[in-house]
Amino acid sequence: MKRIEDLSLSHLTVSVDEDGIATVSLNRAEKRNALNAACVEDLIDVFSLLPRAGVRAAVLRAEGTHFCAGLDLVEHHAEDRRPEDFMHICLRWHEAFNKMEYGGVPVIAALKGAVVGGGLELASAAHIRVADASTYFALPEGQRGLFTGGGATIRVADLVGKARMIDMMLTGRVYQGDEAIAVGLAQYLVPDSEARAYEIARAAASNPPLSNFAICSAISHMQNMSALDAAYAESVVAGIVNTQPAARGRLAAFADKSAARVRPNE
Ligand code: 1HE
Repeated sequence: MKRIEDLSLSHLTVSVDEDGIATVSLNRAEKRNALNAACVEDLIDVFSLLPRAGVRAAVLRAEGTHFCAGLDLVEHHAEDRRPEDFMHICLRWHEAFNKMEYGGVPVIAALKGAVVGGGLELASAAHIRVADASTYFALPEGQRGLFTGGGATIRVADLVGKARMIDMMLTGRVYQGDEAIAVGLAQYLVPDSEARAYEIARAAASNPPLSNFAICSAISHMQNMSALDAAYAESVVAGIVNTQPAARGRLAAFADKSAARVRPNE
């Protein structure tokens, strides 16, 4: 199996600390981290490998002041793609984002500046989105004469609902601040999105990896199933996860009253 340090990446950097927290950085700030074809291949390579490399959680962050400006419009224009070319480009985007969403490793996106178009598609494949005061969300595809191709019709519609997504695409409406949280584009709005993303990653990484695997893959898979099949799949997953050896000590601690209780926030 390839190791993370063996990956040859054009526009991403990856490191893993001693606690198994990976930092995945979009590293194309001079182009506002626009996603060209090479960058999408990098994302596929990295997120294919992380779940098998002992990584316990990942923070997806960006260099520069913008998280991601979406599809590389200049490359798209220069390539003068045929429909079938762009269909295949979209399939690679789906491959990358599905590796993130279904990989079983918690991915926490630390957002800032523009999270637009394909940048929002990327962010919406993370399990948790953390925004700061500079973060803004938009789907400018309509204004560019384009359509979403990186899964927004599934993931952004899931986050904000069909009507809001259509409004964003028809009008170019921008969401930011509390309103972005209220409509579901991010779960946290904090002064320092990166610091909070690491706190969340560390908290998640303290769960048994098998529990996190189920949380960060089974829920997404079950959303794609009928309720009947989802209930069946849930029972199978719970059968495996809820009897895992790693849970025994935690259950014993609850039973002997040494484990923390669940209390309301102060
Ligand atoms: C880019 C891109 C890009 C910047 N593709 N090169 N996405 C959009 O419609 C968003 C387009 N970008 C912007 O609106 C702005 O660039 C930003 C608000 C993100 C940042 O503004 P600013 O003033 O900081 O930067 P800039 O001067 O606009 O751009 C700096 C450089 O980044 C410049 O390159 P340079 O070589 O002239 O220095 C820009 O060309 C470059 N750049 N954004 C290529 N997107 C699977 S389908 C998905 C469909 C979509 O994603 S549509 C939405 C596309």
